[in-house]
Amino acid sequence: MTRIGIIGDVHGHSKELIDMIGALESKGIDRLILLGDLVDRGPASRDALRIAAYWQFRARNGEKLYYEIVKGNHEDGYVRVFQGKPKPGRKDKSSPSELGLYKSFTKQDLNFMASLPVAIEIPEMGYACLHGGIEPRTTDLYDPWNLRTRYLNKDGHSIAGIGSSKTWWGQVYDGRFGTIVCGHESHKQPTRYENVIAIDGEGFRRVHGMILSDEDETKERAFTCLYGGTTKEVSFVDASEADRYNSWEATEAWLESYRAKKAKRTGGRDLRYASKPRWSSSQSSFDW
Ligand SMILES: [Mn+2]
Repeated sequence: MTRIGIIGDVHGHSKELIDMIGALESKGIDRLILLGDLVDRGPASRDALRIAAYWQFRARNGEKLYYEIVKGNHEDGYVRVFQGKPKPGRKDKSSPSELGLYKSFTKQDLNFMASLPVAIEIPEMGYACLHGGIEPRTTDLYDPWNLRTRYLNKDGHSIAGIGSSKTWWGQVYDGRFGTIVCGHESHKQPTRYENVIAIDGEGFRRVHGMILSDEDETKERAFTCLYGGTTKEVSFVDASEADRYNSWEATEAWLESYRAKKAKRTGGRDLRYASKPRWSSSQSSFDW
């Protein structure tokens, strides 16, 4: 009998991460898996990373265990800078100026991020944990592309960016690797698709989590923590009522004007990666 806690994208919201860990731990869990994207955007990326890397939780049997973590595309971005490798599909190497928090990480932080696996399988229960998603033709659960797959074009290929497809990978995934619990694409509520459970809430200012159990009828329990709030148990939303962050279709003309306006506003920089490190003790929502 096993109860596994799983937590979606944290994005520097260490206070909410701590609250979610406490809530899942209080329900009695045997394992705790984080779905990656611990860093970027939020106020305390390094805190979130180090909590995940070094903290332990108390399992039901009283044993103290480390968290298990899969790699998110944001960790992968820093690792690629560290290792001098380009992002997938690009020839140029990522540069530290593109990734503002880079200089705030130690070598130990970067080596830790590099060590994270693409996926964690739970074969005895028929589930797998993965940050992004898989294309219909994917035969390898551990393919690094799977960190970034989000929306698919009409040929079933993963597309870069947002807004040019309505097909989110989880809507067409056939379950070949079991039920996948994923982050990466924000959902307003923890959402249950036929073969996928989506628990990234970042775009809706939430950390989502869940407990997976093989011991009673309540196999899947959902939790959410609004930024600044406390963790509550909620019900899974059905796929038919999914509220996804990028679930709209834009025309190429619209996208072109969007990109032009954004380039003008930002001088070509991607504001998601601030030019100055966002982390500082004064910005942290949790002082310790
Ligand atoms: Mn994310």
